[in-house]
Amino acid sequence: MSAQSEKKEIEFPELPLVTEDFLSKAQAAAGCQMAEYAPGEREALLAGIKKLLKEQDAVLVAHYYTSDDLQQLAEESGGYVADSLEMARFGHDHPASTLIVAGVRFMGETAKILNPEKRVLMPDTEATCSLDLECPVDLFTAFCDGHPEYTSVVYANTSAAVKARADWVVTSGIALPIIKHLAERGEKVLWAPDRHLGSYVQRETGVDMLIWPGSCVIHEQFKADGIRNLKEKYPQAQVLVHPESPKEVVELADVVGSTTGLIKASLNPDVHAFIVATEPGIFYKMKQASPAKLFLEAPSGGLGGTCESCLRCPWMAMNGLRNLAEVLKTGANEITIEEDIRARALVPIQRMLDFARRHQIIVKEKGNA
Ligand code: CIZ
Repeated sequence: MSAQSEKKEIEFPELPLVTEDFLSKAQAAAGCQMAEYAPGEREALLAGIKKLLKEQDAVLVAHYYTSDDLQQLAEESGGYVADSLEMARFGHDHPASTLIVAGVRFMGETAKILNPEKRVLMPDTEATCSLDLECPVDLFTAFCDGHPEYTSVVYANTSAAVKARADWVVTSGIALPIIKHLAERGEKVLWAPDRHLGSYVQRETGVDMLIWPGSCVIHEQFKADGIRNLKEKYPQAQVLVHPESPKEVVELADVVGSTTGLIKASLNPDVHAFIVATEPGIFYKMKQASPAKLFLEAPSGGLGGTCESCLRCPWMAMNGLRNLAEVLKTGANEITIEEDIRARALVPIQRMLDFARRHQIIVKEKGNA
């Protein structure tokens, strides 16, 4: 694979494959489709979890891509629903001594990096992310070492160990202003691991970038033709696209944005229908804010390891009411990070947070979206 902006050929490492077999196992473990409950079981679980959260001095922070049940439970129990950065920030500001992170592994790790004094538990620590899997620390370190003239910028969807080796961490909500800032300082950027988000940022900023070839198994599946066909049926609909999607899908977007950015876009009072290219867990917040609007899933090719008609992230779907109740009872699935790695990973995360504060970038406004 060759870098997009270098004259000489750049050899990228062979990435570990996220095989269909691996994905199918994740789907089977998750049940993929929403959980089924015996009569009364769901209500009993919800009541039990609320009681346990109080008893354990714990607060539930859930990602926008988790199930409606978990997002509703987080809100009803005094917790929070947000993107990864705001989940960690909320956990930091909240007085609870235990954070229950419903999301994928890197989100639990980010919460722990920012809140070392707190206990961080996750319903399932096997819940991972294809971007994280495709960027192992040994390959990343070797690649950075081979290109010392580049500033390394990693997406939040990476392990604590990868963050510990990076100069900057960014989320999709803040990637553009940070890369523009680096460009103004004349820096060249080694970007990992999402190639679609990386090339979107490169197109928008013109920065000299080496782009790691990883991708999200969900966003990779959105298809431009399907979106065009749907747009013919719903010509008034705005197309909202997450920048982890392929270029030809991003090119069809009325709005390109992070989860928080897309939720904000869906509040536009002049638009009543949306075609949305991101994980469908996001519809919970969109429909909650705008119940009368029409929200359509952007079509996928039905390829890869996920089901034909379902673009739920199989790892996000590993978070459920049963395993949440279980970790609250047992204290299992605690996130721990070696102090040396945690302290080093904090540096590029803190750099991002300081940048956001200096430039008054509000990644999520409380009470909005
Ligand atoms: O950082 C996050 O929460 C992710 C994975 C995406 C986004 O756009 O917010």
